[in-house]
Amino acid sequence: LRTEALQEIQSATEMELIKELKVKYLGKKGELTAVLRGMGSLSAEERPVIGGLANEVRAALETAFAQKSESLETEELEAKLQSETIDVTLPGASLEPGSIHPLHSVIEQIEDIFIGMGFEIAEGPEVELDHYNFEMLNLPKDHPARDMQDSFYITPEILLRTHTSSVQGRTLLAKEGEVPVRIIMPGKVYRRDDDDATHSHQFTQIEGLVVDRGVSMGELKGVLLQLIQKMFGPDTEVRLRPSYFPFTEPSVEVDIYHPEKGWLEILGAGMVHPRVLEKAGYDSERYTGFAFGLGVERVAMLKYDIDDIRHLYNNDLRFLRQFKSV
Ligand code: FA5
Repeated sequence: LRTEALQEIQSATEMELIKELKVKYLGKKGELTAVLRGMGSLSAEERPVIGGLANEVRAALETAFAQKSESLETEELEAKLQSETIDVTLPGASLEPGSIHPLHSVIEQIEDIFIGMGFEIAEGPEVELDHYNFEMLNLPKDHPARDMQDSFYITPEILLRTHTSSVQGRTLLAKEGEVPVRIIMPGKVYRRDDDDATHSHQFTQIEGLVVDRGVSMGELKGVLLQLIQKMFGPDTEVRLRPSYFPFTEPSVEVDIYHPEKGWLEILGAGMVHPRVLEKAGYDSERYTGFAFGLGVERVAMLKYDIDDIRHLYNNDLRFLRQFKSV
């Protein structure tokens, strides 16, 4: 019994098994217990001999159980420590850091340039009332120039704004006739234009508006030159062409010269039409203003030599990765 039990204890590899063996030999119905129980039927001479032997076996088994439990516990602890070790010297799984989208980067650069010239930033809704998108800008319902910007109407009175000029009226009304007004208004605009390499049905504009006493076309030109030279370098060639917008008089369009592509239009601008000032509660006898609306995609395309406007919206990582350092 002793040899068999000791062998079983030695070969046990799990604590569970040790527990089972303890029950098997030392438990109430255990084999050794049975021997001790059977003592009554022995003769007086046999009893002390068998009893002593049985106690010796019990003591031996108990020691064996204790030792084995201890060594198993140590083993288990060590195995656990092993499996939970972290090698801090292993290289980590690298996460590719994202980067600022080129369009956003250009918006931020332009905002910084204008903040440097004392402008503030204002915003307006993309879903806009016809009133702010057209009426306040001297474009009554039957005005033929409404065709210049083919629109997405939601109801006869509500549309997706076709230009950021829609924010002009909102901001001027909020200012309640106060001057100076020096704001830029960045945001998305929407037109029923067919998508091609230089046109998108949704694009980004930055509107600029200055209203004060004695604001002149010369100041408009100066501000735009500052912007263009900071964005494209001091030697950039700029051209102002006479144009027409119902909300400015006179009006111009501004082109930049690209060595391969030639002259490219980036913005429309002009002196704020007196009627627009009056509609917003400004005395057009006392104050003058200039405004401009710049196409951000066009600027990004020129600055980073992007040949198709659609690259800016496709989210192709091969394209976006090129702007990591921008
Ligand atoms: C306007 O939207 C006028 N609101 C600009 C303005 C503001 C004039 C204030 C005077 C005073 P225009 O439709 O030309 O003008 O658009 C302005 C610029 O937006 C263009 O010069 C061009 O850079 C860009 N643009 C126009 N249409 C698209 C298009 N479909 N996709 C990408 N860019 C466009």
